Amino acid sequence: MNIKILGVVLLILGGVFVGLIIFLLRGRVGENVTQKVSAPTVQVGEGSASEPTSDVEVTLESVKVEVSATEFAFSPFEIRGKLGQEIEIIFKNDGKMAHDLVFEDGGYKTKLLQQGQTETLRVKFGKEGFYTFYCSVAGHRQAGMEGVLIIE
Ligand SMILES: [Cu+2]
Repeated sequence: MNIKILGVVLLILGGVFVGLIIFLLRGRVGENVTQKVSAPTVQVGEGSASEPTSDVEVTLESVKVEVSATEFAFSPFEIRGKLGQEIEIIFKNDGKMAHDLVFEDGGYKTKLLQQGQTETLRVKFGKEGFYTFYCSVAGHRQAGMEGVLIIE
């Protein structure tokens, strides 16, 4: 009887022992799997979430600037915008002669505006730098109708 009881107890203890080992091994495997999965997820989140989000924010931004033309100057003659930003130039001819506003780059230009007329020009440049604009009426640029848009 005693030997049988001992055998049963040993069997039960052995079973519990084996069960514990299996349980611990599974737990460790589980930990390893979750670590492997979670670590790259965090890195991907940091990489993809922060950079494009800031780009999108800048792209969606826009700024309005009023530029007035007289004989023979633009006021202001220096305007600023951020990279990727759409700059809305509200161009008004406050002079007596006809004037326009033409960018050397990008093909942006207004119509030739008569006294008191206004036209909105939306411009966007993909590189930082200085973008010159001028009045294309003969002699006006040489007389001083020149300005610069600074993209920074
Ligand atoms: Cu002009």
